[in-house]
Amino acid sequence: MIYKTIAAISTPLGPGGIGIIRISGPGAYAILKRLFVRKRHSSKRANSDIFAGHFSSHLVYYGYVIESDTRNIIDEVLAIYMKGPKSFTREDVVEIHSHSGFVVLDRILSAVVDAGANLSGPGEFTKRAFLNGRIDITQAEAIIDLINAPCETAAQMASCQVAGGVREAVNNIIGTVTALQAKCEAFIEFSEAGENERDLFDVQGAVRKSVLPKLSSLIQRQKETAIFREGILLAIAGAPNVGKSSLLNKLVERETAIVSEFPGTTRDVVREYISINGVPVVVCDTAGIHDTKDPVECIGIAKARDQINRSDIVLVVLEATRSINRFEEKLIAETLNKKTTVVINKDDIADDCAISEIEKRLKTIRHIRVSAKLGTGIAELKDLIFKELVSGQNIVNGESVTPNLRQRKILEKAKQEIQRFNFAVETEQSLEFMSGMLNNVLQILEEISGNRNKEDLYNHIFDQFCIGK
Ligand SMILES: Nc1nc2c(ncn2[C@@H]2O[C@H](COP(=O)(O)OP(=O)(O)OP(=O)(O)O)[C@@H](O)[C@H]2O)c(=O)[nH]1
Ligand SMILES: [Mg+2]
Repeated sequence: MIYKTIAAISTPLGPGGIGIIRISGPGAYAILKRLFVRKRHSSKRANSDIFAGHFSSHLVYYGYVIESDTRNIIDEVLAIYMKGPKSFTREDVVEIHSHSGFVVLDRILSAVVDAGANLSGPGEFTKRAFLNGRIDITQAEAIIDLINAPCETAAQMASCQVAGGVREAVNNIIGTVTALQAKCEAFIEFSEAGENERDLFDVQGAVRKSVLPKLSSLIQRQKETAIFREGILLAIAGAPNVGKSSLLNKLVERETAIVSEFPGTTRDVVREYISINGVPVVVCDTAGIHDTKDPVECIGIAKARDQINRSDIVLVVLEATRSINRFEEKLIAETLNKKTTVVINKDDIADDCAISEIEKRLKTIRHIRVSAKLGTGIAELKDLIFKELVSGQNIVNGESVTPNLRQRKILEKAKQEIQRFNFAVETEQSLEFMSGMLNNVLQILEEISGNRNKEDLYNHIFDQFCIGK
């Protein structure tokens, strides 16, 4: 299919070494010829001693981008022409590598639009790659995941999917179900009367042995890897002055939050990002919770409570030098439905007697002793957080097949249909009915790679991209 020519800035805006403007579509080559001149020798204006000439595919050309009307040079650039179908979109693609900076990139993009291109929408380049058959929908989704990957493990998982990991795994299941459905059809056509029952149990056995476990393991994998893609929120909560901000600084290994000996220092929620064994964690320091009439502190405490409610994990910080107060007891009780760890801080200045008193009160509630000042116990705390996050799960490696949430929902639907199929076999439904059910399974599974025309689905997926991708 022929589409209009689109263009966009494909690199993040802001000062930087290199910015890329990408053009895709039937007019890309003509635009390059119009706006690019090869460098012969230095000149303020592009004139006869520099010329456009012919561009071979997949070669890098050094020269200038010019304004087509004034012939003024906009920037010194590298330009690459990639003749379709050997390009990301399978169309003719031009990339102009200029200096990065909003003004220069914007001037080049304007010149490209004046020369006949249309501004691209979010994800339009990837959508074309999909519509032109270069990638399937699972790979397009993996490209979004790769762009948005919050940590190395998530990026590794996404790049495995860009290479077609999920598609291959699902195609494998589709192949098995197709063969079983064909078997059903053959039984319908050719079986002797009375043989149906045995034939059906053969098919059911194959479904149980090879289809169900594969579906289940893909579903399970999505569940296990969700935290690596989406990350988790961790709130540090507690009374004023117990060392919450000091703990945040030690966890993120930077002096991010203000620490002072004055209670009530932190008011706003301070958020920092860390990776704990590959799991992206947003660590949130909060205001100290206590009884106060100070209106600003009250706002801070309300924000702290909101953050605690929204977090997956809460670290309730106590001070080792004194016993637990009623606010702290209440806070621990309120957060027990979360993955809570009590952190007994200021271990360096407390005596063992005071600490064992606190530990006695905590009973079986998970706790750990640290000194946010000296950094002792911090590595053990990170280990504890990680164990809590992945408890009961297999440790993932980024190179195996990991479906995303949309794909998991489809796999679950297919699994339900298979379970209905099993039930139908047991209740002795007809072979035609069974074959129809297997056909339903195939239709459901084909939604994963987008083989069925689902305009809404495509728009939803490509809308998640940034412009220029
Ligand atoms: N000795 C010792 N002092 C600590 C430790 N952690 C924090 N402190 C001190 O305790 C005081 C309060 O620390 P912060 O980290 O600001 O405490 P906070 O809980 O964030 O306090 P608010 O923001 O006011 O609620 C500071 O003087 C810190 O230097 C520790 O492990 N040992
Ligand atoms: Mg603080």
